[in-house]
Amino acid sequence: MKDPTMRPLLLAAFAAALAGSAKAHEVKAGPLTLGNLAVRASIGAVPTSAAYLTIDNAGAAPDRLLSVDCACAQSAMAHRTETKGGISSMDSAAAVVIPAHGKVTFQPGGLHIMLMGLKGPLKAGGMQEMTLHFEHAGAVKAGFHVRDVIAAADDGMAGMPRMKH
Ligand SMILES: [Cu+2]
Repeated sequence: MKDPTMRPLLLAAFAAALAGSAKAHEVKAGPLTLGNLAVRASIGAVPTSAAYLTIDNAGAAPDRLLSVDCACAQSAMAHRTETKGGISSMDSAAAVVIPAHGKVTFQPGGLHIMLMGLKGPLKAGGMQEMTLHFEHAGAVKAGFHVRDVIAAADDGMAGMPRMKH
């Protein structure tokens, strides 16, 4: 922290994060906790969007996210964006493992839930329910906040380029 003028800004951001976390909702399913649930608002008639969340596993056994359903889209599936040599591409991710006592973060530039064939607009400020199917925790319904801007989670990816998905 070389620039002391940054400090109040950071404190304000920290306070905002605390206030946000008090309001933010989490969904519990057995040892799993789903948080930071957000889906990108749709843009015009573009029929795709992406959803993000964190999945914490407090249990002693791993679980797997097998599939996702959203009434909002013809298909929803885990995707992973990879950047190699400055070129980004994305592909469907195999069943995503949530390690025992571990955490998986879906965030811009990495894992995301790809929504294809949107059946209508996703409007910022709203909520969109999806059902996540886990191997052990079963079917878990969760509401995702529809947002225009979704920042990458601050766990080491903050310096990475921000991608659309
Ligand atoms: Cu994708």
